[in-house]
Amino acid sequence: MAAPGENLRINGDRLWDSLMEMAKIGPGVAGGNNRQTLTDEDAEGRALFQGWCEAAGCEMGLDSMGNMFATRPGTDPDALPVYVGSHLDTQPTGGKYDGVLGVLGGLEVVRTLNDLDVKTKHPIVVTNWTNEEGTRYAPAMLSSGVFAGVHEEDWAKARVDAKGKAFGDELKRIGWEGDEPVGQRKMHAFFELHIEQGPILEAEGKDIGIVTHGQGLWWLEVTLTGKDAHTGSTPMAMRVNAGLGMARITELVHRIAMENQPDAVGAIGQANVYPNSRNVIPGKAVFTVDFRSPDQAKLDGMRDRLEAEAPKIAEELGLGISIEAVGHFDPVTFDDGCVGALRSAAERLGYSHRDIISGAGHDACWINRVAPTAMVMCPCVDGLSHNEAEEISKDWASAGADVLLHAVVETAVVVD
Ligand code: HGY
Ligand code: MN
Ligand code: MN
Repeated sequence: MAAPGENLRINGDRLWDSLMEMAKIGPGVAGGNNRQTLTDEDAEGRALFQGWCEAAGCEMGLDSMGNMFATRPGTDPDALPVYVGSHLDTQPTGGKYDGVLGVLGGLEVVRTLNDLDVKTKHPIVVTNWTNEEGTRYAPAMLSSGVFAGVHEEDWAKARVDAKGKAFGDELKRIGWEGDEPVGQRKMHAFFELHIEQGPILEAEGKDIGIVTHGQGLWWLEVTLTGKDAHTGSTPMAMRVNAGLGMARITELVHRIAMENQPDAVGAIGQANVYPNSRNVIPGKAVFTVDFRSPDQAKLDGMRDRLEAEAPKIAEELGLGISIEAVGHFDPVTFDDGCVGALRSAAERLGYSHRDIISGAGHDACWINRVAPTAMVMCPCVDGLSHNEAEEISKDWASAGADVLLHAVVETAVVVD
């Protein structure tokens, strides 16, 4: 005998087709995507998403940070909506599913409820948060951060990319700056479906991750100042080599993370040396350290270690150094009620599942500050993400969206 609602499932083929259709916008060079925030490709993806939402009977709202809100009406206009969603922007060498699965999984929930003519007391809102990735404009989760009151809108709009283009100008240029003030929307709950971006679920043969916590993050931008000089004629003892300083600090970052095992990670993902000429000793290096841990003391301890030891490396090499925090969020504990709704959905649907801590940051980490929030994850092949070879199966995508559907329906309350 099927449990009540056990047969309530999304249309996996339709979800997969939507993912593949969106993946055609901003293609990468190796099968993934390069649909960076506030580019023409981002605008094209937004338009496709808006068309689909309107075809599903949703009304689209747009706030002044470009956050998109597609509303499926509920029967009680005074009931706070249940929000679902994630982000459509990608890394420069991103995959087809990071963020996109959560946005289109939310749309699939609406499409399925339409198919079945299921009415809910609370409206349901499918969301696309602007600039989750933080690759073109640091920090990550910028617009959900403004929505949650973590960042000031003016500060966010003044962020510039590597070419000096300001966020606010680019948002206007692509035509996706809304009139709606940011952060005034109140939520009954927020659910985000996301790929794990790590190896645990696949390795353990689990279909579903119930995300109870998210690890915290520090992004520390280090600038080393030395002296440009000829790589051939400058004696070794006379060199003030910013590139060498970056190499030693890279090793320090790795050592700090390794000394804080388990549950700590550290790396440098973005690095630039200047003038970046084959026969010039770098007189300047600018790079961002990414430290993460679910343990607050470890997270802050790693930052303290770097800020204490990196200047010693710089001094040994005669380098100037500055360290600026350009991204941060503390470890996150998600809402027990929302986590429970996801867990009971996975059980009802018969999906293997385990509780998991999110290794990556997500918009849910900020929205958790202003509404009851939780996340559900599906596996990804080899745990690979932020790589064009990122891959999931249709079954994994469907399982994640089924769990999202059940948690949303339970939270939004079906009306007969
Ligand atoms: O950096 C992160 O964890 C996310 O992918 N923006
Ligand atoms: Mn993501
Ligand atoms: Mn990402």
